This record gives sequence, C-alpha cells and structure tokens, in this order.
Amino acid sequence: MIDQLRNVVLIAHSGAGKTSLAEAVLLQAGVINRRGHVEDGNTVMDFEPEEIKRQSSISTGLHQYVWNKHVTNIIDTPGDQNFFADTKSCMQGADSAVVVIDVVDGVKVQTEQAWDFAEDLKMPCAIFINKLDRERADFFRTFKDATKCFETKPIALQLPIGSEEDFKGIVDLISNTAYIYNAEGERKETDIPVDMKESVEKERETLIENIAETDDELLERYLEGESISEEDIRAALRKGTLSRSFVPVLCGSAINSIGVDLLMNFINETLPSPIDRSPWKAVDPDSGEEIERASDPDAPFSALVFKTVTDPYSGRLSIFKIVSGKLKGDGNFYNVSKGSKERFSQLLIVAGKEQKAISEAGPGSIVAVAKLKDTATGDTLCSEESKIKFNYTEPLPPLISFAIQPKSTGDEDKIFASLSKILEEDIALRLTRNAETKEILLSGMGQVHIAAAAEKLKRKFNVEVNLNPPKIPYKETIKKEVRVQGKHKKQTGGHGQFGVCWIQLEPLPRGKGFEFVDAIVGGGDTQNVYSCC
Ligand SMILES: Nc1nc2c(ncn2[C@@H]2O[C@H](COP(=O)(O)OP(=O)(O)OP(=O)(O)O)[C@@H](O)[C@H]2O)c(=O)[nH]1
Ligand SMILES: [Mg+2]
Repeated sequence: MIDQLRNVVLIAHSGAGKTSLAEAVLLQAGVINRRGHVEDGNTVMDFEPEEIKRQSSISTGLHQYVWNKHVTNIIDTPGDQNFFADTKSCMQGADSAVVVIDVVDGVKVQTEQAWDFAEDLKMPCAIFINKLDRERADFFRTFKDATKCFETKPIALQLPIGSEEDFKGIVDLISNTAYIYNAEGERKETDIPVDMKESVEKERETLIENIAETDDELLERYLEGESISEEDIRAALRKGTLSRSFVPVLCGSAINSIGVDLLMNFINETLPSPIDRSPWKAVDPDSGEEIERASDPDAPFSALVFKTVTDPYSGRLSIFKIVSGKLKGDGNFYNVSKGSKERFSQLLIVAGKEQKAISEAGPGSIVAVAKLKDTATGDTLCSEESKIKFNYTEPLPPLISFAIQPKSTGDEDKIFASLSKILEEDIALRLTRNAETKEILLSGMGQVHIAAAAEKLKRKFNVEVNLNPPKIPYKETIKKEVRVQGKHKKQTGGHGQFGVCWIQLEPLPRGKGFEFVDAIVGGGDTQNVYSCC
C-alpha cells in the first residue's frame, strides 16, 4: 500500500549521529537484534572498510524496516563535505528528510547545506535533536540555534526529561504525556515531572498556536477559545509539515534508544508517503515540454536512478526509485537518458551490504537491479512507449586534483579500467589526462575523498597508486613588442648570398590565441609579425 510507504533520508553534519540513529531504528523495528556501534565498525549502514577505518560514512546506506504496518526505506547519508555529492544524489530518492542535530554541536555548515538542498527539492523535513545524554546538552539552546539557522519555523513536539547523564525520557506535547525509558530502550508512561509542568504547559500552548496558524478554520476555533482535539492537532500537524509551513522538532538519544520509537511513530503518522509528493515534475524528452507523472501503479513505468554501487565480482548495481507503474521480478525498460534498452533478471531491495530478491514493486518503492549495461546515476528509466525524463541535480564540479601513478609498472592500463568502475559509483570523481604534463589526474571534492577512492581501488581492484601533487605546466608569453633582425650571408664560391629578415613579436589581448601575419611585400621587403598572448 503506497500510503503506508515512507522514504526517509537522514541528513546532517558528520558526527551528528545519523548512522547511530539508523542502527537504533533498525534495532527497534527488530531488523537486527544487537546494536552495532560506529566506533566498533559493526553498524548495518557503515560496512565498507573505508568507513570503518574512518568511523564515518563515506557512502549512503539503505535499509528497509516495518513498523506498525508501515514500510520505511531509511537512507543514511554521509555528512562529510568530501562525500556530499552522494548525499545530494540520494536525497533525490527520498520523500522526506530527518535532520539530525547534535545537541552539543548545534547546526553546522553541512547541515545547512543539506537543508538548503531539501528546500530546493521542496521536501518536507523534521528535526531530531540527538545526543541529549551528552555532557553540556541543552535542548532549548539547540532549538534556538535551529530557529536562527533555518528559514522554516521549527516547532517543538517534545521536551526532554532530564539532561546529560540524567536524560531518561520525553514529554509528548501533543498528547501531554510523559514517557521514561529503561536501559533497554523500553518506554513506559509516567506523570509529567512536577518541575516541568509549567514549561510543558507553555510549550504546548505555543505548539498548538503554531499549528493552528497554518489552518484557518482551526485558528478561528482556537482564537474563540474552543478546545481543539488531539486528532485535529495531529491532522493540522501533518498538513503543515507536508506544506513546509513549519518543521517539527523531536529529540532523544540514538545510542540509548530514547525517543527512537516515538520518531518512528512520527514518521508513519506525519511524514509523507510517495503519493503525498505526487505528481512528479518531469520533461517530455521529445518535445522538451514540462510534464507531470503521478505515482500511479497503473501509469506507465518510470524511475530515477539515484545511486550506483560497483562490485568487481557481482558487477554494477543500479538503485532507483520507481515513480510510476510497476516492475516484476525480471523484464526490461528503456533508459531515456542514454537512449538504450536495458534488461534485468532480478528485482532487489537493498538491506545494508546485502540485497534481497523481491517479486514485484510499485510506485514509491526503492529497488535495485544488477548488471545494466549503460545505466548510470541520474538516469531516468521508463517504458519505451511513454518516454519521460526526471530532473536530476548533477554534482558540483570537483575542487581538487591529484596526479596518480601506479605503484607497480605495468598497472597503467588497469588504472583506467578500474578507476572508471569506481567513478560509476562516485559521481563526484573525475578522471582526466593532462595532454601537456602527460599525467593522469583524479579530481574530487577534497583530499579525503581522493584518498578514500585510492583505498577502494586497492581493495576492490587490487591496484595501488601513489597520489602526487599535479605538475603545473610552466607557460611563457610575450609581454611587450620586440623587433629582431636575422641576417643570412653566404660567400663561398659562385654568387654571394645576402638576406635580412625582420621578425616583429607583439602581445595580443589575453585569450586571443596566436596570430601569424606574413608581411612580406614584393618578395623582397621581408617582415613577419608573430603575435600571441
Ligand atoms: N553520547 C551520544 N553519542 C552518540 C549518540 N548518537 C551517536 N553518537 C556518537 O556520535 C559519533 C558519530 O555518530 P555517527 O552515527 O557515526 O554520526 P553520523 O552522523 O553518521 O556521521 P557521518 O557518517 O560522519 O556523517 C559516534 O561516536 C556515535 O557513537 C547519542 O545519542 N549519544
Ligand atoms: Mg554516518
């Protein structure tokens, strides 16, 4: 059922706790039965050796869970600037975002960048203020920080009970209920602590006022002093979240599983299903006209590829979101971006480092197929009879380049073949050859990005490279006008030869290139002019 499907992306600055939150969610949903830790390198989402070594995500992880009859695809993105191209690409496969904020660190640059991109995509968002168990945790300070940094107004749905090591529960402002959690992350209803009663009342009032403001009828009732039911508040909360009139704020601790189940309830009840985001804007590839496509199972098939994973043994895995229509366990479709037909023999869903075969998928589903011949990240797949192309935001151009050199002689040819495979999964990398210096250049978003790519090259394709600073070709130019004279004299035997040649060199305006003027007049008066810039 499409209305019980959620595609939620976790976005934030590196270290805010996205991977830990995904782990807590999967544990809560019973997908895993033991919690992994980023420090121990055993989380579901950070499984690549390059991530385990850095204790930080370098590539987006995906997994699916079922919670209260809703199916959610949770997408854990990297927060590091070096790997942000993957984050932006995978955000295009989601329907909503949960912005994770470390309560101590507050809103940082990468969080704002991810937020701006969610805004470009008009994606409904929520905020999860994490790590309330940390020393110096201050919910209200971080809430204020979010109010300052984001244009959409944050509204608090919850308040924490206790702080730092005494953080033990949450007050749900809508239902006016307090919950405490035990060490296993199990929730129990309790009384609102006496010292919180006043602040709960005040924040609840503010919340209802903020929610009511987005619904004229509700606002009128509120202003007339009518009591508003919890059901009405929840309906208006959903409406306001989907229209991005405000951004709901929840809180908790990922590693202690406090507030995680409430976040999962919120995802089901409030965040959009793919149908809420429908219809999707697209382009008719033949006429170039803007068109729309509804997330309808009976419409022709269409999908956007937002991630590619390459494996030296199992080949290329293309991960895409079905926008309309259905796919069976095997079949074919048309890649409108490449103009080619593609066949697949197995439909898969991604579960961390593994994939599971499924027999059918409909609109809104995030699925994967292996070994497509031409398909790359950003391509639109569709039915050949009903062509459509979705907008895809390409990554920004690379910022840094390194000259790469094989460690063993003879690996030169292997470098290009293997790196082109790494490039398939990492859309922010570029491979070029500088014709002047004859160097192979690998360009990316930062030193860590290039270093991680070199590590992957070694691990996946057994090719080791040195990364050197690229040579800068030294160039000279003519800066002022000069005239030089050359003489030719030959007097040995026969007629003597004598010639005089003048060459004049002068600079052209910058960027005008090279110009040669043959100024010989009558074959005798010789003057050549070379100009360049
Ligand atoms: N005290 C405390 N630490 C946490 C909590 N959640 C995560 N951490 C720690 O914060 C650090 C970073 O957590 P990650 O889950 O890797 O953060 P991330 O947002 O995925 O970071 P990137 O993958 O680099 O973008 C790890 O050391 C976690 O153990 C929490 O609720 N409380
Ligand atoms: Mg992570």
